[in-house]
Amino acid sequence: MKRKGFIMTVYPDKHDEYEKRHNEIWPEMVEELKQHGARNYSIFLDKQTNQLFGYIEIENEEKWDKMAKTSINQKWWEFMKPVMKTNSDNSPVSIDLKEVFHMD
Ligand code: RM4
Repeated sequence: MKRKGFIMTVYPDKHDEYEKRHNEIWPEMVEELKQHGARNYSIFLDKQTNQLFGYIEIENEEKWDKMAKTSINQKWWEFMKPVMKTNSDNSPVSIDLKEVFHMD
């Protein structure tokens, strides 16, 4: 298992919509995430800076890398595009964080 931390950005006027869409996340998307080894996934919002802090545990990078290309993930990214900062391929702009502390 590998822990990943990353930062994404939500548009200032879309905080509620971002949360709503995740409260209503498509069951097929959750299923696909699990199929690709994802567990214990949280996203926290810093309302002051519009930054989203994501934490996820994955089985391994190879399996996880394939998630992005699935059709459900592609559809989800297209759906989320109006509410968050994205790249030209609709993926969220995301900064990988370095783990500097962990305690079990
Ligand atoms: C986020 C973003 C991420 C996705 C989560 C479920 O808003 O689209 O890429 O993993 O939703």
